[in-house]
Amino acid sequence: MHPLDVHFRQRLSRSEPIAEPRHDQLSGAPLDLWALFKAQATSRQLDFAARTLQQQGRGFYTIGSAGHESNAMIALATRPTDPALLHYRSGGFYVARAGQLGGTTPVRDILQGLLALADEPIAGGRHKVFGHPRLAIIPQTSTVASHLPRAVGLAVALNRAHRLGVECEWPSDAVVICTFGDASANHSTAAGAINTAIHTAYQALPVPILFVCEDNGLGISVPTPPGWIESAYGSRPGLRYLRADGADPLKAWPVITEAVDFVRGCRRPAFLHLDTVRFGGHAGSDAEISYRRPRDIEADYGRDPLLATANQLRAAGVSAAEVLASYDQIGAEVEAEAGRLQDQPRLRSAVEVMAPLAPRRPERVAKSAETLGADSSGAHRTLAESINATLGNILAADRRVLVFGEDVGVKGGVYGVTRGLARTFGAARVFDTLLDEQSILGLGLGAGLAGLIPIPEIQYLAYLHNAEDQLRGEAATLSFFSTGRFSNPMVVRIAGLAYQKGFGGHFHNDNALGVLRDIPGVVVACPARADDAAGMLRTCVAAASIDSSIAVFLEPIALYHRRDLHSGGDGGWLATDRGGSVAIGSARLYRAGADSSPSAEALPTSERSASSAGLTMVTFGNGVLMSLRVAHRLDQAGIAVDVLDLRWLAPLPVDDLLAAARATGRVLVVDETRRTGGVGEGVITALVEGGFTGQIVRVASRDSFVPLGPAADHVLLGEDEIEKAALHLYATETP
Ligand SMILES: Cc1ncc(C[n+]2csc(CCOP(=O)(O)OP(=O)(O)O)c2C)c(N)n1
Repeated sequence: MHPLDVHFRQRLSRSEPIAEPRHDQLSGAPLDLWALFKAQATSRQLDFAARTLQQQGRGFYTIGSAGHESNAMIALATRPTDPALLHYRSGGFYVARAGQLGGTTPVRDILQGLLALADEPIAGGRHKVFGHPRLAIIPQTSTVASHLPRAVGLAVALNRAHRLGVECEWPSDAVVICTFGDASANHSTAAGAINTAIHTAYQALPVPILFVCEDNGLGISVPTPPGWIESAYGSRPGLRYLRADGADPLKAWPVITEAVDFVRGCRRPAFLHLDTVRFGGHAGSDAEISYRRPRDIEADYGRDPLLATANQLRAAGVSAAEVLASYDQIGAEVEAEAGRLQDQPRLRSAVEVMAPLAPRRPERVAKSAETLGADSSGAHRTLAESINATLGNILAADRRVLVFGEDVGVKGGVYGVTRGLARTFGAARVFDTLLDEQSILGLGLGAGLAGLIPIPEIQYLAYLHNAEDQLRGEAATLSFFSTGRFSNPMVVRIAGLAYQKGFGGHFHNDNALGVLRDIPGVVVACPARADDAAGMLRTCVAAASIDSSIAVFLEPIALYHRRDLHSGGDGGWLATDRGGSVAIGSARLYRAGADSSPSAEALPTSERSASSAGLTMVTFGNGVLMSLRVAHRLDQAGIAVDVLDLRWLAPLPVDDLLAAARATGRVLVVDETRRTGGVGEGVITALVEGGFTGQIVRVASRDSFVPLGPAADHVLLGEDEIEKAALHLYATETP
């Protein structure tokens, strides 16, 4: 028997009924002590079961909620339609909320999670999380504090969605609940998100969020300095701070309900500091005796929230035997349920595991893209103008779409790409955010959950990195860890890549994409020309709408305002919007001779016949421009070259790539990203794995950061190098 179990039984049988105060003497909404006790006891018994299951070699997770079960009161004080993003010790909350609805099976749910069973209702055996669509509990990752930007984003987006008349899963008076630990409160992600909530509320915008810090005084083995949480968050203007002791339910309850009522009524953020204890160490194998004094561990037993509720039941006239009978009955039910789950299946194949990753319905996406408008003026546009016009058409066509980021509003973006949109569509739909990339993506995460289609902008690729987990760990995983029951569609526009003349240095010319290409399910689009940009952007937005896709739309800055292709005034880099969409994973082929001329239109890549060209350049982004220019020169020298613009860097257009490669038998990979970890590595792997037996040569940028001024040319791939490599490759025999 677990020592905590022993302690509870002994203390309960020894305790005298408490004389005062009694719960029925409280003012305000009454606390249902039995509901609280049952939720807490269920959570406690599940923690015991988790350990037993692991000892039996059946279970996989033992991080528990024991000592934190007072969080069940937060569920009882809120509604099952209030979206909740929970700490991993919020088991009491989960059970209590399930108890508010009929037909729920919290014991089964949690056991299925512990056992990694395929029928588990949220992650389907992919992770042990607290989540359920019916309970409005959105599952979280194990990265502490990473859910706070999403929670704040959801609180902000809730009102925006209702104001815009967008169908939203959560009611207009909902409160977002976000629980986390005391050590997690120090994470810069938490600090940033709380700051964003206050910053937003400061501007009189609604931010109905209740932050709940479940303070057990420890982060694994490291004590939180006594008084720190109150010192850090107790007197922040714009953040209502309330403190409740989880070991004193009668006193905690009115504080909790006051916090909830405040957020619901005032639509402003509040910080509820809930004092808890942690029983049984951090998780599974953690022996806290190695870093805590025995008397401190012992002292926590006196602050057991379950015992505290039991004592209040006693004060209300319930006998110790009755309380114990309920506790034992719950234990027996947990044990019986665990027995029933004995032979339940786990995920059986990679296909099953990956099913919720990135569902794609290209026909429906193409149809939806048709509804997003197009520029029928026939105007020849630059890349920047085309993106601007396309965003305008999309905003006009779909009221769910929001465009936001640093300087995207009145200024219209650093490069003018969003110019005029705020004026046309208003600040509710096109707006400046505060300067925090985690919060920008967090708003995207919340807005997607609220039924909107967010198009956040990251001002420069290099500045994605300090917020990257919001894309990688949060956005990309939600559908995976909720079996598609929750999703956060979005199109993240990022200005990036190098070759800006006379500006920038590394951070404005970042040419590394490795960090984006390996995120399962995330689409990476990189348009080089105005016509592609229009179709690809519509595709990404349509995919977000239809398949809840997450796309990164990488815009080559150096091509934004480019007009000419070969010579000054030729206008060869301008293009008109051809309407429609560009299927994800489809490349664009510029056939030798015909297409390297300024006015040429692209041929469909479906044209897979042998080419008259001597080689195929495979490229993307700035590489398309450079390759077409080199191809033009080679053409004049009698060497015909096909140029394949990959357009989609994840997933790569492998079929088109192989077809274009086979057509000439010689491939020159023209990769402006770094030699190590660059896009070219993926291209060559796809060629080799696809059975291509011809010649392959790669030119790429150096494994360096990009220096300021003309020194950049020493490390960035240039046309001379491409031309030299092409000539060399052309001279080699094909096998
Ligand atoms: C970003 C991140 N860093 C480190 C960890 C490893 N880790 C897991 S829990 C934890 C301590 C969290 O403490 P606290 O927030 O107080 O929650 P508690 O476990 O005490 O309830 C740490 C460091 C993590 N999960 N995420």
